[in-house]
Amino acid sequence: MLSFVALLFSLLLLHQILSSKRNKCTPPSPPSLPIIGHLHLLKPLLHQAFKDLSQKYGPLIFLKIGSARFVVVSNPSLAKEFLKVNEVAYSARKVNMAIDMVTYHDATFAFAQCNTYWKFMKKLSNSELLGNRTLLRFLPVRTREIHEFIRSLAEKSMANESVNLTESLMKLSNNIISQMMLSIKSSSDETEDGQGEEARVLVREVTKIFGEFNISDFIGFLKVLDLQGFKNRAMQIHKRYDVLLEKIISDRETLRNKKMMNIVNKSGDGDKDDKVKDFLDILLDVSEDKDCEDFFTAATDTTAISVQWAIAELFNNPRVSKKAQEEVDRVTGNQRLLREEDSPNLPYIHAIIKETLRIHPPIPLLMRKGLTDCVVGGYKIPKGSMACINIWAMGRDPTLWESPIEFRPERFLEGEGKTLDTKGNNFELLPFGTGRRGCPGMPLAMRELPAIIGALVQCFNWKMFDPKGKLLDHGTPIDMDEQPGLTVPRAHDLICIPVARLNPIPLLQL
Ligand code: HEM
Ligand SMILES: *[C@@H]1O[C@H](CO)[C@@H](O)[C@H](O)[C@H]1NC(C)=O
Ligand SMILES: *[C@@H]1O[C@H](CO)[C@@H](O)[C@H](O)[C@H]1NC(C)=O
Ligand SMILES: *[C@@H]1O[C@H](CO)[C@@H](O)[C@H](O)[C@H]1NC(C)=O
Ligand SMILES: *[C@@H]1O[C@H](CO)[C@@H](O)[C@H](O)[C@H]1NC(C)=O
Ligand SMILES: CC(=O)N[C@H]1CO[C@H](CO)[C@@H](O)[C@@H]1O
Repeated sequence: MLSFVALLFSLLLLHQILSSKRNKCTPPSPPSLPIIGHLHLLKPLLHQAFKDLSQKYGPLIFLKIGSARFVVVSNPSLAKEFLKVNEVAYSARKVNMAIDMVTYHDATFAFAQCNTYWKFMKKLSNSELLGNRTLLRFLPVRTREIHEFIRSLAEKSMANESVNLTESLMKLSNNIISQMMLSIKSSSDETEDGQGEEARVLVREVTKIFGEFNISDFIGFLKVLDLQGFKNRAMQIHKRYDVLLEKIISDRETLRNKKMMNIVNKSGDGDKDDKVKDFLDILLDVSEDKDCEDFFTAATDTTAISVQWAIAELFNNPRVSKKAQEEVDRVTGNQRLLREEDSPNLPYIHAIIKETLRIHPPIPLLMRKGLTDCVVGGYKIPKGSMACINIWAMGRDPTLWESPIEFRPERFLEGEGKTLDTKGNNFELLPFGTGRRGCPGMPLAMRELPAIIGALVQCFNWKMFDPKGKLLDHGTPIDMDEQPGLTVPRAHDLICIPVARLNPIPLLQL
């Protein structure tokens, strides 16, 4: 037994010596094990594991997991070197086997290289579809959905019934996005053939599987064994996604053709919902393009996740909540529901959003793959490395933020904090990433968030339930645990009873 331990130990040592010789100028690296490398140091909440490692080994560390190499970055100036100075090299996004599968890079799916879904997402992120003009056109859709959402909460409030806020926020943001993208409604009560519901479930599943951290992704020679049926699941999801999208698209094409035949006169203002072209119409208008590159889907959950964290933080910080209510009351006079156009007059709400995205970035790690060798922070970073920019850790770094865990929106309204925005110019605050691979959905999110959070602040206080289903006593904070994944939602759903501050029903336009 003892000799076995000694043997293992000397093997380890040898491995250590050999690997430190080979990687002479790569960044610092914790001790690793043969074959699995640093796998044993990781935990499902990857961003937290990375933060712990960074605290021990510095802001730039090199990790090997099987055959994959990672560079973990957790300070703004190094993040800038990767994302700005070396932007061209670090603009690819091949993450893991699951993503490869769902995005059709697996050899067995060669036929799907340029399929419908892929093209759709590609266009979505490349075109003007998320630009100002299109967003403005869809304002009525967003307004109607928010009013509907507030009404459902008001009804619960009158009945003194609890709501699953996690669920209803997810529905809200999926309704908005899917109506914009596909002109379908995804709540179960008003679906066409249940397409909406199916889309909603799929989006959730895809983001979940992307984030699931699984051994078989990382150990090259085990890949073929498909240890956890992971590959199967990825494959199934990808099939369902494609079938669904093909169907939606062919339905739309038929509809468009019908419309084209019917249009004899262009008299204009008929039904206004018909007039608003949806994303898919626009996509079909855009002519085909054939180039294939990587893309990334973890997008649609993020808005709902941000609102949940904001509501939870407001619940735990009554002082902030009160100040927010004062601002919203002042702007609306409570004669109407808060609306998107009020946004410029809501500096405190905007500070709350920044503070929420600082402490709870829905996407905690920016993942980019290096296409060429680079030098960063004086170290050689070999090509093929996956840079993981830990924006979660930077948001909680006491050298960057005073009392980082404290939820204090005022930090964005005074002194230097005033100049910080979320547009990717400040590398200590990158909730939407930065540069050409930054989030194209930011303008949409930054319209939705103030409107949703503001309307909730205007209309309701909350009674919250704890994870065990017990009503929290007055003054008891709600937990802030995180759930693992590529996006980081709350570990426990927000279940609460809305307590109306005013009767919102007369203010709604439905
Ligand atoms: C609070 C809300 C949101 C947050 C915090 C967020 C955050 C992010 C982040 C961090 C990235 C990676 C950026 C990088 O690597 O530099 C990203 C990418 C992306 N986001 Fe968002 N996002 C949000 C909402 C949205 C919405 C509403 C949409 C679409 C309707 C969207 C669509 C996308 C797409 C398509 C990409 C991939 C871009 C590419 O790979 O080129 N996001 N998002
Ligand atoms: C979109 O509108 C916002 C404010 O409404 C403005 O700051 C931004 O520059 C606009 N973007 C483009 C591309 O016009
Ligand atoms: C509302 O429900 C809560 C918990 O279910 C209960 O404690 C409370 O007494 C109820 N309030 C009213 C006014 O019915
Ligand atoms: C709340 O909704 C989520 C998402 O639909 C669901 O997974 C969860 O079970 C619900 N929680 C409760 C307590 O009903
Ligand atoms: C267009 O068609 C509608 C009904 O088909 C008709 O009521 C309307 O007068 C027409 N407009 C013009 C300008 O011809
Ligand atoms: C190491 C690891 O995180 N393995 C996970 C792989 O995925 C299954 C579920 O699909 C998890 O239960 C494992 O924990």
